[in-house]
Amino acid sequence: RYNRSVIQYALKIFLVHHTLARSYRLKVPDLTDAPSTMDMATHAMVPPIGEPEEIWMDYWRHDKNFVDHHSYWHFVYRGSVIPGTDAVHLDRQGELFGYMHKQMLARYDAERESWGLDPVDPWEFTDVDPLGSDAGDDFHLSPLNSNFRPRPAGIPWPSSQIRRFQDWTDNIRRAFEEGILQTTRRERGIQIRLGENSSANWVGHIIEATSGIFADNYGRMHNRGHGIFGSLGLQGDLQTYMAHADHAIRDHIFFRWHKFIDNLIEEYHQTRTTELAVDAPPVIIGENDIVISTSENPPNGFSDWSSNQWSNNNFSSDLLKTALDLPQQLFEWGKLTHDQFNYHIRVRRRGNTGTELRLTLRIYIAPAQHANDRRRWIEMDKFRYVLGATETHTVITRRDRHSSVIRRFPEETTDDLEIPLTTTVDGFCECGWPYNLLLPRGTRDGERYLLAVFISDNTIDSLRIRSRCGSLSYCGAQDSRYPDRRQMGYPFATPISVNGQEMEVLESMNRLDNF
Ligand SMILES: [Cu+2]
Repeated sequence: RYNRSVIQYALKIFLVHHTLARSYRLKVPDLTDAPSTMDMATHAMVPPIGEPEEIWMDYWRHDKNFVDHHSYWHFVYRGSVIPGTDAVHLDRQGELFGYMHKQMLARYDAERESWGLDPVDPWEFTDVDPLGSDAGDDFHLSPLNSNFRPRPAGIPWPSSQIRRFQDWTDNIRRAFEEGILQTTRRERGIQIRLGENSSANWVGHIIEATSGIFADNYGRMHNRGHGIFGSLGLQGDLQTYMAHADHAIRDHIFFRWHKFIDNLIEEYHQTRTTELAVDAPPVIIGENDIVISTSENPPNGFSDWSSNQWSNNNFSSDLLKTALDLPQQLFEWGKLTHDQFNYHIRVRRRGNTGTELRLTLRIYIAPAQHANDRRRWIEMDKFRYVLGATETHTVITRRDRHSSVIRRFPEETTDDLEIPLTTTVDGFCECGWPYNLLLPRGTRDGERYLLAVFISDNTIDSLRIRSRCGSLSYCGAQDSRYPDRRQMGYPFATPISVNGQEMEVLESMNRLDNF
């Protein structure tokens, strides 16, 4: 007798983290890709009709590339010592925990909206979930998943647990108010003052589970919540998907739990501001300067320049199509894909030539009607670009498949824009948002999104590295600090101010456009 999942777990940890395994560049085998027993014929994708239901999102929550991304993220950013090293955490792990899951929620809500589902409702400890969660027979008949059971509906949290979680929440809120993290044994005098650069990181650590000695005061809230849902209504060794990062996102309750977690993290970020006017690089990018096309070339005339300005305006972007197809991999309920596309971005210099300008371009999208809610902005890409000392203007074309948020395709990153500007380091190759889910589904009639390109000064904010695989934005890189010194999610990480005046997202964009 052996426990298959323990062996798989040990092997994956060894391959992802151990220096010996990494020196041989061993790849993690896909341990779940056994042939599916699924009868494809029964899975014809018929658009659902009637009142929107949670199960309409099953194709998204069970997308194998997404399940893998989340699973590997937690393999990389673990709560205990990294094998083969003395390190307990990777650089800015707490902050990245908060940011990566926040982005999952922004994408989840965008996807829900396209089906007419409300934004995800944060979990409250006294809630009772009337739905439960069932990954389907194909999942449960597989010997790979013999320990897992569907989560039964209608079971409340034990009241003793509710009290513990309320205490932890109170302690965390007090820490935010006082601006100090402390252990319960005050005489040991171990304190950390929030409000300095590492705050976002500590806020993530105390809420996830990785705050070490501070856990006696603040608990290990995120992990313990998973544990409670993970055994809710079951006996013995049996567990629900929530018990393990390999499968947790299959359960809709995962997102309700994480919305609660994210709201708590936000209570801290809400007390801060991000000033956008102070260190803006001297370049101009206006609303006519961004076009998306399925072609690799910008529209005719887009690059024309005369009398020190762009010659033509009023270009329109191509309509981007998504498709929801039959499941392709094990335990899926459908597969969302989209057209390949390219961003074409015109940037011109403000002031005289003579100095080289190092720029960081950050691309985000948000459903148009939620554009003033900074938490709805979805990171699409982030990359570096240099405007040469003699250049007054440039047109930058960037492929969607080079995005910094996706699990990159190593064979396709040989012509990446950033190659001359960066050192190539090893990424966490199995970790990254699935390319097939890069675009939200949208609706049959099309859905209006805004796209923002935000340019900041690369000499201030960036380590000059790239990786050919994995996602630098969501997963970082091996043996390197996180490649962006700004707070993760910048410029949407906190409320925004321009010249000291706090303002809504769209207003701040107008101000910056007209600088
Ligand atoms: Cu997670």
